[in-house]
Amino acid sequence: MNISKLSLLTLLTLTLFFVGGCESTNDPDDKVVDPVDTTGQQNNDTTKQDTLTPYDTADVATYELTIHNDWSAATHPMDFPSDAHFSFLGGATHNSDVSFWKPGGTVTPGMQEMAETGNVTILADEEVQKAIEEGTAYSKVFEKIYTPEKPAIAPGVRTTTLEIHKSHPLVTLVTMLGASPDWFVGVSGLPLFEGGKWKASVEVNLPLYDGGTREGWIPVMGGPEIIPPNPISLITYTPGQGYGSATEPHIVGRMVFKRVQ
Ligand SMILES: [Ca+2]
Repeated sequence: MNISKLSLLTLLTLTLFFVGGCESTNDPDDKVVDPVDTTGQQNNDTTKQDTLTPYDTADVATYELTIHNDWSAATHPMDFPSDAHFSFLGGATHNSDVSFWKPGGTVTPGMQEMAETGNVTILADEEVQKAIEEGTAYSKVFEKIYTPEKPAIAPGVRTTTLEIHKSHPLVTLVTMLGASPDWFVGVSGLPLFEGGKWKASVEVNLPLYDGGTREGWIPVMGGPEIIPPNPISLITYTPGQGYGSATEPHIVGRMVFKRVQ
């Protein structure tokens, strides 16, 4: 009987030791196995580039937007304003049933206010707001990212975030070049969800545009009003000659959209 009990105890102890030993050696084993598995998965992923994950097709995505202002005294010395900046940022995420501006089109009241003054109140609070109520826009962008207290932001960088729904996969954003009569940069109907998935990042060059509502080729505020307005058109800058109308884009900045969620 004693021997049986001893045998049982020994067996139990050995079993516990064995199980415990196994568990304790399983962890490092797992850690060794994991990278192998991960490598395998990465290889699988490489061969399945077109396989969409829930992340790729989520209803809502968040993008970090970085605006680069490359309009500087170094690149555009002629008549360069001392307080040069990109002004407030206005716009919307929307679908293809609405457009807020396009090259060759005529400015809306909101676009005219933006191009001439830098304010985006009419664009965001009236025109985009109306589109939201009609279901063609998902959200509005109204970022007071330029402040008069920080005038020397050219060339500079500003960052903000925007939320976008795949039912309204396009982005329209504009900002005035200050100071100027009616010059601006922006994007119109830029798709961030395309081919059934969200884009990881998009970088867009920003040509200089003329709103067509004010005369003048020097970057100062104001200028005679043009009635009726000219179409939105390109502006170029030629060293030694200054600004003028153009047929080719003259890039003064960039917008970089990077998906963060
Ligand atoms: Ca003009």
